[in-house]
Amino acid sequence: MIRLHHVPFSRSFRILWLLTEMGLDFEVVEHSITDGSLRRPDFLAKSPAGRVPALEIDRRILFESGAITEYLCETRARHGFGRAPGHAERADWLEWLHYAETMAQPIANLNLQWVFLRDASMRSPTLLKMEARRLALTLAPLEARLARHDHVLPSGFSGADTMLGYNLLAVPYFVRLEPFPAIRAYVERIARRPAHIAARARDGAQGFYRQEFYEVADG
Ligand SMILES: N[C@@H](CCC(=O)N[C@@H](CS)C(=O)NCC(=O)O)C(=O)O
Repeated sequence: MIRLHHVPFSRSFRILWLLTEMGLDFEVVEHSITDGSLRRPDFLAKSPAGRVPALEIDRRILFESGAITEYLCETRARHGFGRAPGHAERADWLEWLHYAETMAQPIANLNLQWVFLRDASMRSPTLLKMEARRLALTLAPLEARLARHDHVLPSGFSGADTMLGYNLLAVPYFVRLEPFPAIRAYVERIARRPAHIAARARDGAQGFYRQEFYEVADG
């Protein structure tokens, strides 16, 4: 049995969605990001930095969403979500699949500051502004690409979309998407996919964000 270690609305959604797109049977083990359980020895044995996703599959455990995505797309190639070595889109597939983490880095920093710090006085207005700008910067190349194609790759939906598509659930809490019409259309397009709808239902309600938008005061 494939077993996904998951925190709702976190990067492990990338894998929950991809497994659902593939129509595979899998079990979800839900964890909390705040109760300290990700730092317990039994979980660290699965994911050494205490992070999700971790995936139990093929008699081993894999961590790192990018690596898991590559592994699933390559070992379950019949689903067509990978681009094998030699494929014309191989380099682009790898580049965009991993670009998701360049975009996720400022999201993680903004989450840390806005959501996870115990006390608002601990936040740094300088960091909040810097990270929101850095996040907006990562959107511009994606906007340019999606203005030309319906998905990240011209040939269609792939593991690069499950990696990047997850980020776009969190981005609108920190960056207004009005200047990014192609990204907005893409978000609507992928949200209509039956597997996305099913994966969101299995993911459950997000419990991180308590407001619709986190505005950084000018100054
Ligand atoms: N590069 C890793 C990052 C994983 C990661 O940081 N996941 C977050 C959730 S989005 C986490 O588990 N955080 C727990 C913590 O930092 O304690 C990946 O893509 O899998």
